Amino acid sequence: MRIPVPPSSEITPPESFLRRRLLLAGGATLGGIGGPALATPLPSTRAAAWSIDDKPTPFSTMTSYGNFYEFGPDKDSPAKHAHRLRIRPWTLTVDGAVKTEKTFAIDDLLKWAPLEERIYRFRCVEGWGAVVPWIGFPFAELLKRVEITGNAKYVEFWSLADPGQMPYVRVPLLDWPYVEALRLDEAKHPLTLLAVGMYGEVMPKQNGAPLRLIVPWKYGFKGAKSIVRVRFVEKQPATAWTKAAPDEYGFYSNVNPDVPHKRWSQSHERRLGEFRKRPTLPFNGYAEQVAGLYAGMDLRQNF
Ligand SMILES: Nc1nc2c(c(=O)[nH]1)N[C@H]1C(S)=C(S)[C@@H](COP(=O)(O)O)O[C@H]1N2
Ligand SMILES: [Mo]
Repeated sequence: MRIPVPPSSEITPPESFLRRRLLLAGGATLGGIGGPALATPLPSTRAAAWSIDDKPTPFSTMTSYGNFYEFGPDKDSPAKHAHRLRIRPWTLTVDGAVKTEKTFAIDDLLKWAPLEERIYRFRCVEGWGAVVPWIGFPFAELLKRVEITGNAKYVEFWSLADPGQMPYVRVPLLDWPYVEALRLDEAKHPLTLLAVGMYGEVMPKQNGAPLRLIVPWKYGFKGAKSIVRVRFVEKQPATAWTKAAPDEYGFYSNVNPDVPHKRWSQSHERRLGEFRKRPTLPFNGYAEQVAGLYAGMDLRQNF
């Protein structure tokens, strides 16, 4: 299938500074043959109240075009190479500002709460959008299973960084592991999802199996893939992207059509599979639910 992407004249090559670092590092090569993701059905209940009515982006598009830099710098790198990821056994460690550190096996975690299907808007900072039926449950479910201390003000999400499975973590594209973070109240918001599947299937490896974060009112890069650690901290942490380019990526990264990225205007977006441009909505269309989290804040300063 051919995926319509904006003509190259309209956009700067994605993450050109990553490409520069790749060249500086002498490049990296990958063996292995990609292949279609083997789909495993994952039953869930549609959460209509948390879903939009728009038609989802085709599954084949969402599994063949994306960013997962641990597997390479190109949009098709994840689909080609993420088959190397071993998703069992898999554990999630919760530590930092908690009374007792805990480690959960993924198969136990999957039983925490009824799985919901939620059709969310998705917006990548590079200018593409999508509509995705994720499967998962609110991050708040995790808070029922750990006791955080009064020092817990922010939450970090750590992706796996295993060079044996993820060849590009040998290359300093980013300061590995990929770490993203939220303020505690953002993490607790009912829209914030720990996703374990999509389109009725177990999460494909290239989309962040077995467990990833989805924060639909923020740019896609906040949604760390293949998470192995959740750490509660007191101070606003640096993240993979704020470390890579602090003038381009802010901590909050709320979708905001009025605050352009250095290389990409954020006023419009093109949904994968469509040709027309749609105006980008404040908070990616979730302003009614989340704007209150930022009352009194200057969102140009806190981009
Ligand atoms: N660990 C990790 N998580 C990541 C990324 C990454 O490179 N590594 N890319 C981010 C970016 S930039 C986007 S747009 C989304 C893409 O998710 P998708 O491939 O499911 O569309 O994942 C985010 N999560
Ligand atoms: Mo992105």
